[in-house]
Amino acid sequence: MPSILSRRALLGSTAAAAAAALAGAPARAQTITLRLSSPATPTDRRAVALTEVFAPAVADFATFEPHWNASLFRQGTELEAIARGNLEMSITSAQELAVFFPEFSVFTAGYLHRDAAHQVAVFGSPAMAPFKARVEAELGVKLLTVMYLGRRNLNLRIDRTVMTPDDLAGVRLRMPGTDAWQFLGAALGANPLPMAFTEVYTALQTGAIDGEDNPLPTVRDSKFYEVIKQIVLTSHLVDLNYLAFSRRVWERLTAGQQARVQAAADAAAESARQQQLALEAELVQFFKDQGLRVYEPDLPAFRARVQAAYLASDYSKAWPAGIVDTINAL
Ligand code: KDO
Repeated sequence: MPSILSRRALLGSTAAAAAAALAGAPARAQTITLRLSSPATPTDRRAVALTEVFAPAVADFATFEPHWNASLFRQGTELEAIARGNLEMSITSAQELAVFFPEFSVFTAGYLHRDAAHQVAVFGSPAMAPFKARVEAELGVKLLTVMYLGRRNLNLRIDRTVMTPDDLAGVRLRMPGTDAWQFLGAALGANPLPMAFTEVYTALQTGAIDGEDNPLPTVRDSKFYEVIKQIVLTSHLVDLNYLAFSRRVWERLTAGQQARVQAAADAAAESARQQQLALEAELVQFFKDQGLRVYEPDLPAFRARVQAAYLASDYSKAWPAGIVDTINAL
């Protein structure tokens, strides 16, 4: 999050840094290092795909250098790092982009995207073009491709049966640390608490929180199932991330290299998407075998409450006219 500088100051410094970088740009043939920082674990399917699909596809002109588990930059500070020229890539979210560009909050709304294919259609649609163009022009970040994280559910360490939003009253639900995430937690009926992803396991273990939300593959990969009792299949957000790339670095690439980076990003995203979908299909049984309760709540009740909250919110005022209908029609 742009905590140190105001958004305006950061966007201004980005333009200055871009000009400086352009002045000192090295010869086009030079090998580049692509550092990526993300709180994702190295065994997260997106991380695996970037390492096994993206990296080799660009290896003759670029060295992919990932830093997982937020080991280079804190969750939520990566976009600022790219804008300042301190990082080349990240796996960012609409929630993080909404900190800079409020219109991105439309993609953070619960029960909007239908599934992984819908995310791809929305990302590639003409309606998305102005969103991408603004991030590129004002933050110096290219959104290369969309990555599927999965359907977010409620992962709770408490016994209470949750069928409707009212059943979440008083539940301390960890949500990631931006306002858009906190809003979603409240819209679900819970008491949201901001916390970095890397702290969630311990917070569940110690009882500092009653639960958190993430898709099934993340619950498996980060071993949250060891420290929770139940998974409530709310599917409240078909969650996406964007593969973010420094515009300054992009401009140093030849057209051929740019095409290869783009193709490699799309191939990695597609590989990760298929793996995440396969995991989602098999993991309910895995968690039941671990002794967890896994059940579907009253989905119409959750959908109605969450959608009403977004439409009545200030967020929706920043959305381009007609965008929800356009997205629904895709
Ligand atoms: C999380 O912090 O819960 C979250 O799932 C939010 C996502 O947008 C994304 O940042 C993700 O963490 C990380 O990639 C770790 O999986």
